[in-house]
Amino acid sequence: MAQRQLQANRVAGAPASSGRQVFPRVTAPSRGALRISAVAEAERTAPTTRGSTPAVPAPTADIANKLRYLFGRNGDYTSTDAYQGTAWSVREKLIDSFNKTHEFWKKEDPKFIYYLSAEFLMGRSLTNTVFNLGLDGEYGAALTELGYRMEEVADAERDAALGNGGLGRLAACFLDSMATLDLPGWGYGIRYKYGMFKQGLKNGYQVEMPDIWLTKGNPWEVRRDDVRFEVGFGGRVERRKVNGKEVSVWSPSERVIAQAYDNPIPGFNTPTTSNLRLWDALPLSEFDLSAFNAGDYDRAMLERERAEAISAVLYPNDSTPEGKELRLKQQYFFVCASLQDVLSRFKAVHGSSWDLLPEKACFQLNDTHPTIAVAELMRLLVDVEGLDWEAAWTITTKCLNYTNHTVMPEALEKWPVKVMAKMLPRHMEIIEVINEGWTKWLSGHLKDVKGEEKAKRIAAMSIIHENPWNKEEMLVNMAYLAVVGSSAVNGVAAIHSNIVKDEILNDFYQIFPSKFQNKTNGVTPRRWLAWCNPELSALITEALGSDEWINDTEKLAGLRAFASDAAFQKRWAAVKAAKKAKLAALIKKVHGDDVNQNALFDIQIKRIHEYKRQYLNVLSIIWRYKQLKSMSPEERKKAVPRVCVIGGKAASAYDMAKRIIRLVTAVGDVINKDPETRDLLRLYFLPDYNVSLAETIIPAAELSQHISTAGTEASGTSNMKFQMNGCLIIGTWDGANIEIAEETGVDNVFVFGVRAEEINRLRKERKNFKTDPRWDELMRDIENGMFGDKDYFKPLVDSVNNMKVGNDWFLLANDFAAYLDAQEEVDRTYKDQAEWLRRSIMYTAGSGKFSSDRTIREYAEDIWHVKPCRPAA
Ligand code: 26W
Repeated sequence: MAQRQLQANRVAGAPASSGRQVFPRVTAPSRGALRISAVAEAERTAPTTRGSTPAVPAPTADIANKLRYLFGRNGDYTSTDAYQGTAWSVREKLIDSFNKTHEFWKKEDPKFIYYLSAEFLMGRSLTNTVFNLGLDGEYGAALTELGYRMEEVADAERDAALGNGGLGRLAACFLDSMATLDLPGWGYGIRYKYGMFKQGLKNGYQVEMPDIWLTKGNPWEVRRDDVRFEVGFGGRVERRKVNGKEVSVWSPSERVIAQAYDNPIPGFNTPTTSNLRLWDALPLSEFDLSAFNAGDYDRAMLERERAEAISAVLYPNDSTPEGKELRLKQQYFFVCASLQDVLSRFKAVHGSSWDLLPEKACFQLNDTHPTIAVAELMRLLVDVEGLDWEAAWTITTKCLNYTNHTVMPEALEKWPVKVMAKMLPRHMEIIEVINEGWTKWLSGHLKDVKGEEKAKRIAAMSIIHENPWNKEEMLVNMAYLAVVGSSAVNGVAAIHSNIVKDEILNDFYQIFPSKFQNKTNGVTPRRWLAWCNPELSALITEALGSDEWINDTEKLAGLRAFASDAAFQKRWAAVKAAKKAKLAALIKKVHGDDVNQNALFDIQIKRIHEYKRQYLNVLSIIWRYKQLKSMSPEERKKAVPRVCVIGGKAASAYDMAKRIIRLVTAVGDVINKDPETRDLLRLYFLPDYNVSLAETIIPAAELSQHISTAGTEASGTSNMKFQMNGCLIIGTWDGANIEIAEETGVDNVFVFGVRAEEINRLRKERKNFKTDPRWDELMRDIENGMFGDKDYFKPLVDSVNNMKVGNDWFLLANDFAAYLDAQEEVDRTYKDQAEWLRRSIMYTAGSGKFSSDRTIREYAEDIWHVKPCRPAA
């Protein structure tokens, strides 16, 4: 029985579909008529459940039923209605699997992993859920019957954009792999009412709009009215004697309710459906009637607004902490609710045998954002459960693990002691006691280090330290608290984990070398290949003779045998061409332009940041444009045409990033209109880059850019998604690019640029660096207004070219020439399509390592020590 068939039976009573089927592309005749009769037809033929034992209704009737009763209207449905109808039908199957899994886990009481993250960038759920549940056959057929195409219905779903970028999406990929590997594990986070802002372009400038994603309800969540916890803020702490023992009693001045919403997470090709529990903040009391009656309407609503503000909106920064109190409130809110939830479930089964807790629960801190968990777990164990400090500390450090995702100094959170003490007075006390214990232990450990040196070493590792920019202010270093409070610390790619060990946390590495590990990131091959590129997947499955690669991507290595097979290359290219046509249609829809689909599709999509060097990409495009302009028509015929696409959001307060977006749109406006070159070169900024846009762009890409300054991109994960979809990479020796090159064959990757170990020296020498004359020319062009807005672009030019004001911190000038050389190598290679396609196939063949299943297996074995626990089919 084909594995996916097995899959389908996971949902009780689901009609067996004959093995795997790709959706037939049906051209629906005039919609209205068909739909009504189809609906009626479906209902007429639906097995009557009334009275008799309810058979699971075939999806067609069930969707029709949802359409009628959810919307109370009969007929004239939009594709959004069809989406809702389908989603609410699939939801029931999902909840069945969720309940079965959790009944089993309740019985088995296995050790659980809890992934604490301020961000979960889930994207859309319909397609992923239908495919992971193995229901794509019947739901595809049902929708066809109803005159819809799955793709079109899927497009009606809003992205759940509860994250900024890499860190948030990684958390989502991890949930898919944890469920697929049957690991008892939940995600815990915040149910933001407004997710990542929607990005628009106004005259080429980024504008932000609120992401109102919940207006039409959310079929993928279940509100748990029985799961609510109180969370306190502010107030004061008293010491009281309780049966002779001094205890700390915290009386918060503000209390809110954390309301749980469960989001079932379906694993692929397994009966397991795990969970993502998100917390919504509610006021303790619904409405202050007495204030209202006293005519003080604002105060009547005040408490509600203050509470709801906590889970209202995602902070849109992905590298610089806003440092706003509300941000810390958000972090403590979900951590406090999550720990109370886990401890109460543990207590319900194991009472107060807290020493057992590390055997039954462990937590992964997704960067420093949930690090307050170190102090909160201590508070719950000492103040609430009455354990003594040492016992509580042993349990806490055993239970917690910390992942670092960035080495950017400005991204490492340090909370002012005064802010922490005001908002979380008891936690600040606990952090002080932790730090005392830690620095005392250190001074013991560093017994042979004497005097000044010793004091300096200890001060350098103190969790509470002066603010280097303002000596009056003391800061709580959340990364240091996470390291001291955890049993494992890991980076997210080999080079990054070394930088963490050798640079940003070297002192700690010297003390606890065994705590430090590497866990190279991964992405789920379900969403990022099998579901977003079913055409390429079908070809891969045919070549490999089964679709087991979806669960076991190492099997993709089998494609190496086909890399130079002309017939296979031809079909591989045909799939890419079809995907390019889709992206061309999208560019047409957004920018109104028809692009040359035989051009090389060159893509850079990620958050806009100076270290990611979208600016360098634009400079190379301007240079390419000038080259084309200076060519004779003859020479132009030999040029490789390119369609360049850049996409990504700039944090709303990140001015330089916004100037980079404007430069992209300004350059695009000029070159896309130039009659001499527009058939050979285009540049488009695609707005509102998010998960579902990535699912359209990545399968269509031929070249993707990962050109961060070496040593700055911790890992990158889009590089892995492009690799899986046979897209070649031009990139620096940075993050996971290095491991991708090792797996794919370094000669197949267009690597350029200075190495991480040279950066510090080159930065010191940057003032005397002789810039490339082509660089100088481009700087002058931008300064002289070749793309308009010259005053607006001046800071951009100064930041990399005027050493009086800027310092080209990310060494664009140093990598410029090598980058242009690499781009020429790209053109030369693209001209040899047999060689290009050979490499493209080698990329997918070498992507096995970069499945998040491999990453999660390593976390489970090396850090979490949790075992698969699979319910019966
Ligand atoms: C406090 C503001 C803030 C918010 C988010 C600071 C830092 C972050 C994240 C750590 C930034 C982030 O998303 N880092 C990315 O994490 C990915 C997953 O590990 C990596 O692949 C990327 O290289 C890294 O930039």
